[in-house]
Amino acid sequence: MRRVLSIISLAGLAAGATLATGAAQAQEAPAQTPPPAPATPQTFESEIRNGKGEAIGKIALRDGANTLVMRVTINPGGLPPGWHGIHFHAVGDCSDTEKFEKSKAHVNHDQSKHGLLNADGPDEGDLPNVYANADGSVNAEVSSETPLTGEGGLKDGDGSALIIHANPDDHVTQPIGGAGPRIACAVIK
Ligand SMILES: [Cu+2]
Ligand SMILES: [Zn+2]
Repeated sequence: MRRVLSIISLAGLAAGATLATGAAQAQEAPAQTPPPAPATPQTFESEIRNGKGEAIGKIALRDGANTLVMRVTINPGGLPPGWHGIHFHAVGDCSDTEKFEKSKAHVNHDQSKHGLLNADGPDEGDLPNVYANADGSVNAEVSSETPLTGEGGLKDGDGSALIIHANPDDHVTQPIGGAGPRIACAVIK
């Protein structure tokens, strides 16, 4: 009895499916535009190097339609324990490892003041601090409205750099929130 019922219900489903397909075709026929492709985030990875030029970890960026998300991974022994300011700097050059000054100032296309908590900020390079554990490792994820490519993007003509500072950023004071020396760098190009 169960079997007979199930065959009947299958037949009913098949008939329903045929009807539904017919209706869908009738509706789709006039529309010529294909459905929009799913927005796949652009991705980018780069090694982070310390003041001796040694690789200590990596950044992994994913840029969606409205927000960029970046993972910062530092291996044990990579950084002094505690909070560190991190920013996007304007030039993708980490070759001067003793000071990382070739990466220039923060990405800033509209003369904004520095600081996520500054009433006249933030600039486009500003990011939340990351915390290095007692063993010097970091696993953090931060977001930014600065895009990876296109107008105002990190991968512009001279690229950009992710700079890690010795001290935390207070997110208010100029020019870099008291974050101190640059101790690590990753090229974004
Ligand atoms: Cu900085
Ligand atoms: Zn800044």
